[in-house]
Amino acid sequence: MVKFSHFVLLLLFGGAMTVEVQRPRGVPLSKRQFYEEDKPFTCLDGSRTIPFDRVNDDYCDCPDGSDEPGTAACPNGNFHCTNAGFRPAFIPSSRVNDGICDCCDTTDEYNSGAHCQNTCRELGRKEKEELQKIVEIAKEGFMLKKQLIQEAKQGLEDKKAKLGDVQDSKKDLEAKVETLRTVKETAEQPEKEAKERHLKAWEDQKAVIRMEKDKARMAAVFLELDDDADGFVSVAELQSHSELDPDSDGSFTESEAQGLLGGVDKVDTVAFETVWNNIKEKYVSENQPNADVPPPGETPQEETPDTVSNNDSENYPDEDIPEEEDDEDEEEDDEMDEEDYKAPPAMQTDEKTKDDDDEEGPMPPYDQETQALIDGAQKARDEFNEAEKALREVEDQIRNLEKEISFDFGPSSEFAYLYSQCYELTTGEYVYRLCPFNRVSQKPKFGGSETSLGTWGKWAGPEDNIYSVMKYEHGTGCWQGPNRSTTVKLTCGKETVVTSTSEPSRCEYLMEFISPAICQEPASFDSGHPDHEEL
Ligand code: MAN
Repeated sequence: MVKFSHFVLLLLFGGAMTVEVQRPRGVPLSKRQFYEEDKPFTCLDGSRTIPFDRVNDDYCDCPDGSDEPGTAACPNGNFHCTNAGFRPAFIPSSRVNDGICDCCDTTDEYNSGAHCQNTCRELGRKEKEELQKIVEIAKEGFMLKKQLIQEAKQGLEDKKAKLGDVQDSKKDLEAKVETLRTVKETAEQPEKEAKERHLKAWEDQKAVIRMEKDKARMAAVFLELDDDADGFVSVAELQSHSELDPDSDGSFTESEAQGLLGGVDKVDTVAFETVWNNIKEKYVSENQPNADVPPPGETPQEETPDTVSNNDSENYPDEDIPEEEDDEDEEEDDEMDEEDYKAPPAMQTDEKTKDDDDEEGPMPPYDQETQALIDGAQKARDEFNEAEKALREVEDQIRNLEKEISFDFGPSSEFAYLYSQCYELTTGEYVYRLCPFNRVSQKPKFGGSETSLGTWGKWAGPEDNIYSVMKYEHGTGCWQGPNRSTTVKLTCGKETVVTSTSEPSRCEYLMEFISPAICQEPASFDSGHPDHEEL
């Protein structure tokens, strides 16, 4: 039975001094005080007390296995290997003397005949090297971080100064917009009045044209009705137009015709004016049974020159029967001198009615004076719109700057440099893109549209290291699932790079992101080394 056959070798800090501490095999230093050679042993769970010589006697007495730390007697015991030169470890005590080397210091195989090599020093050396590399990276990363902090500080000052400038220019622009608004409104009033005048003149002119056309039509109809060309329209002549039958009962009687003629048997051209008003809606031209009498110039007048008697010409002087040329003359007379008009501006079409094109043609162009007012008002409008646009841009700039200035870029703004940047990682299938503080996306490598994996949500690390994790939320909805979201884990490194992406659960993504901004000042290398075991 081997009880104190094992001496634990302790390496104190610096490895300059070694201390041998006796304790039962398999007991860690931290529990040494519970195993006192001269006293009975109380199981660590307090369940019973046994004489000390039953510790490590290869028979399990304690339910928690604490009386057999150095043998495989208890199924639930733990064997402690000191592993001097590397890191201490616990192995299940069932592995003690099982022929397999578990502890790098070989202490678990003290009685099995297994030929174990002590590899602790080698392992310790490798670990130390790796640790040194990590510390080197952390050191360099931390230097970079300090630089980033400096730059962020400067950047913040610059942005605040810029914000001040932009706020000033906003004030100037606001004043400018107001001035230009007044200029515009001042220019628009006379413009409006001039346009209204022009429109009114055009409406009046159209009314005259319509009236003239009506008169011409009346004259033409008179001639058409006056079959015997005696200068009168008689009851019989009117009766020949059955469509004029007032009650449309199929018989246009003499007295009905007389009624339309105003109670007389016949009317001359003057009296016909009253009759015309009664019949013009119903009258169907004899030459064009399915249509009204067309306007003069296209009327049957020319086709039936005989009907245009001297008599008629006397009754209807030229002025009253305007022909094409007359029309033009009239236009010129009606203060619509060709000279005065420019080509109609585009806006003129807005004011046209369909009638304009159908009957009287398009509205004439504006006169020079009106056009000048329109041009002036348009210039004022353009200038006002331009100033307003500039103001909107400046307001946008202010919003963006304020947003950036108030963003939480870490305790010392060390993450500020990531703003407005994007980092990509291409995997077998997708190109992943991380734009910190903005969004994460996924785009199929071989074509297809981009999918949002979330927009900036919050810092989401554990309470003591909140800036170690970023959360992006509310991405594109997952079919029959949640909206996509991404967790970005930051680790210290010299570069800023996305090193991996994964999708641990459907539509929930994980990104590993390296940045110097997360580096901490490395703790002293030796004090953190696992070679050291507390006494
Ligand atoms: C796409 C990708 C995947 C995701 C599925 C869910 O294929 O966004 O990452 O798992 O949609 O349907």
